[in-house]
Amino acid sequence: MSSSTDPAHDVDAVIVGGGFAGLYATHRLRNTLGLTVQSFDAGSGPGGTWYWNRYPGARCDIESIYYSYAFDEDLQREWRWSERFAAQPEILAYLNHVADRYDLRRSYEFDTRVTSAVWSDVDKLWTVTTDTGRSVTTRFLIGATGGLSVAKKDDFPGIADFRGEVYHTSSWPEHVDLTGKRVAVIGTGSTGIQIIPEVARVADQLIVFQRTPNFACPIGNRPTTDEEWEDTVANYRAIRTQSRSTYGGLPYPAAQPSALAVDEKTRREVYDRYYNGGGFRMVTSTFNDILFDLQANDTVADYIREKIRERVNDPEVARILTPGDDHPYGTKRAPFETNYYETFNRDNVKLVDVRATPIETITPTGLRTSADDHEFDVLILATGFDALTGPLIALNLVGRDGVRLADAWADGPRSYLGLAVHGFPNFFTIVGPQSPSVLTNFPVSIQEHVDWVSDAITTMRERGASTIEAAAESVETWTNLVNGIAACTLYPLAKSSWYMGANIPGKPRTVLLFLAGLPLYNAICAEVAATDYGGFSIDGTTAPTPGLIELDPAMAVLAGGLMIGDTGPLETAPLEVLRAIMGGTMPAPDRPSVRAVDTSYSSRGSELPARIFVPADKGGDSLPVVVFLHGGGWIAGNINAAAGICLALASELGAVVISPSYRLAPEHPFPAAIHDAIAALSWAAEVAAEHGGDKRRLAVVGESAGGTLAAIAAQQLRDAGGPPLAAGALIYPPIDPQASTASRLRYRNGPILSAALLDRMWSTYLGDARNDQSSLADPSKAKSLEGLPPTLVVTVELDPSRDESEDYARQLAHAGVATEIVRISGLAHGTLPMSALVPRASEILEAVVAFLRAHLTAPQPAASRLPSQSDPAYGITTV
Ligand code: N01
Repeated sequence: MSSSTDPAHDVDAVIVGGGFAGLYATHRLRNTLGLTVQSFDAGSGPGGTWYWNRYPGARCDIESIYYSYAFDEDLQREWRWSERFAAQPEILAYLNHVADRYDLRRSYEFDTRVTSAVWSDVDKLWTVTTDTGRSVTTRFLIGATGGLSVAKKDDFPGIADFRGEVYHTSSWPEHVDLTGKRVAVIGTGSTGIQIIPEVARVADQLIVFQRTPNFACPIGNRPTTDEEWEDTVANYRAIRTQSRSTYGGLPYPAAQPSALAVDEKTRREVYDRYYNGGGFRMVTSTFNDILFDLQANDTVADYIREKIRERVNDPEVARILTPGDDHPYGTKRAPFETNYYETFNRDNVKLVDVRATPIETITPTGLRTSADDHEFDVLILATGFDALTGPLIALNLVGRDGVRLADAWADGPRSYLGLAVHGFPNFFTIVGPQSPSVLTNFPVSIQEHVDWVSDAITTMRERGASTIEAAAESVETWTNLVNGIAACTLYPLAKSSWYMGANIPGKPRTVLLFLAGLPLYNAICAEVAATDYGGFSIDGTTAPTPGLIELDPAMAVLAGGLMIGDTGPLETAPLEVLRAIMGGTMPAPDRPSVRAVDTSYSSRGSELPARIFVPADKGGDSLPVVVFLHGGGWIAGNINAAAGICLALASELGAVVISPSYRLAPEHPFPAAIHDAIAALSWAAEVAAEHGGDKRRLAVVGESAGGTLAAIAAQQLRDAGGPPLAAGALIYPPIDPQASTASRLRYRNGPILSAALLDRMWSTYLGDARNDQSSLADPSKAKSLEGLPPTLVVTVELDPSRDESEDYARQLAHAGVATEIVRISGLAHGTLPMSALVPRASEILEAVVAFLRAHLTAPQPAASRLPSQSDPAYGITTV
């Protein structure tokens, strides 16, 4: 890469924007990396959003101690925030302080708008042009343009003829005096909700034109006390760490699992706790399913509706202000307010429902709706923004082969990670569309993005590379993942949310955000960097996209959810935490046709609990019998967590399903679990008839560690002469403690099961490393695999243990065992118990049921069905 003295280009990086993102990018690239940087902003000084949005009442609705930079300990200690939620002037002062403290102004040209940027594939440079006539060539172009910097067009007919003053909140001039004036506000989003109470206080008369009512909750602002401030400073490090482990980068308490799993009183207590001053906790800290389940969402929506009716005196005004089913709570940006609803109790405030009586035209003296004429002196437009894509498209980028960004995104944004765009080399977007972006605490996600970009640039410098570009396939995969995740949520139900681009006429309606949370998103970005920028093409060479990006969308939502919270990584979590997570009861569909009987069996002198699932309506004594061994890495899991799977298996297959517990390590070290599994199978054969089962149709099924036990137990029964097994199904069984397969490497960071967690489980179970070689630990070490029952091995694509499972299946096949492998794409290890949350996980059970149905139909001795070596049933079926 060239230095600043290289005549080939003017600067190493051009940064567009002077808000939180642009300032930090300028600092990081110039002061830390030592690049030459030219930054631009259309404002006359730093601040970005906080420079332009100076309207009365403008305030951040995230606590200032969180909504601030974390990259410099000294900075965060020396800036004392005066209020819990800082107002615009204080945030603007803070950003000016940052600009001065890091000497950033000298890299900026203010009052300068970038009007175009054109890529040259010959020089591998961008040429950036401004409205001041300047032209700058640069290696890298950073779009730090902010998500909400292009206002929605004023498309009201007649507006040019209005004789009064017109202001858009997003470009509010200084020194506007509304005292004693007749004012109108159009728009009741976050901005309208902030400005309306302020205007009502000083104006002679205020008319609010509302199209869609909103669910607003009190912000609870107040001055920060010295005590709070000292406490914050002392704990800043912990606050910042916690922030990164939450959905949106805010250190708020974790939500309870489901609003529908608790009674009305408990639900109210939770909503009461957060309604007054809880801010976004109302969305993220109440119940996990409010953004996924409409019935759950209704509980919070009804609660807020009730509060609105309590706060507004006139029932008709309250009715107009109360949202209907236009959008589930939280699927449009949740607004927070101070005295918003009480404002409509004032004599000088009038509410006009322009959904019922639409605006027809602006007149010279006011506004005409389909019902009335309204007169006023000042018109305030709080009508929102062409969010996220608008500011980037406004840069008029022309990429490789003359392609314009506006055309590339004609059907909606198509990026890789919300960071880069195919066809636009060396161009990075900070908190761009298709990243978690506006659903996060911006300073946190901005820092993550800028740091990632700066690391990518460093890598390129070290290699002497000149271009980095998102590959077309990665953009396709990412876009599918982002859209698929959105489809798992309630967000698409909002009729006019800017999150979906639906507020701008003609804008493609598509989700603009990655909705599975910051921890998963950051893990993906880290994985991309760690896999040699997988999915990017550096100087024309493309590294493969990392597996995490190939997640099934529902799986991504689940994996993202599991990463949220303060339990820390599972690899190091205390054993009781692991057991609580893996032993938790999963939601399971009702199976009224199956009866569950709790019982016990004995193994080596211990009496161990077991549960038997009997299909009630099948009767007789000839049902197949399936012993199901649960997963949990031999150190966790239990029969309660397996109940949903067993119920489904019993019901779908029409089989008696026996679910034995087995002893867990480290309290009961290896080989206790395998002894129990063998004892459970022998006991199952003995008791089968009591429950209508036929022991000649006995199969073993195991999930994960239970699959390993099932494989070994089948070998042991074969060697002991019975009871004979008619079939076996091994669901993603880890096989070899020492495996060094490609999948171990590729999915070493999971999702869900990482290679380190797998190692921890093996070593806790086996204790002495020499046990690794035992065939009671690793079924592939058996002297012979001949004579085993027909076996299905189900694997999932994104699993470090995938390849060893499939290798074992191939070994079985070579030994003449009728073997089938089914690999399911997009899923991760451990998905089966979570079928209620990940619909495609049901494919695992479907494969097991189909296989067992085929092999458990006719009662006959297992030995007579041994396949020949040429049996064609060996290949991998990928679903
Ligand atoms: O914009 P909006 P905003 N006729 O799009 C109405 C951030 N922010 O500026 O819903 C009549 O949310 C429109 O009606 P409808 C925050 O992220 C942050 O308020 O389309 N009405 C809606 O009521 C926020 O989400 C803070 O039916 C028309 C309103 O105008 C984002 O900025 C503070 C109309 C627009 O609401 C944008 O909020 C403020 C028409 N032709 C803002 N066109 C913080 O606290 C539009 N509307 C950090």
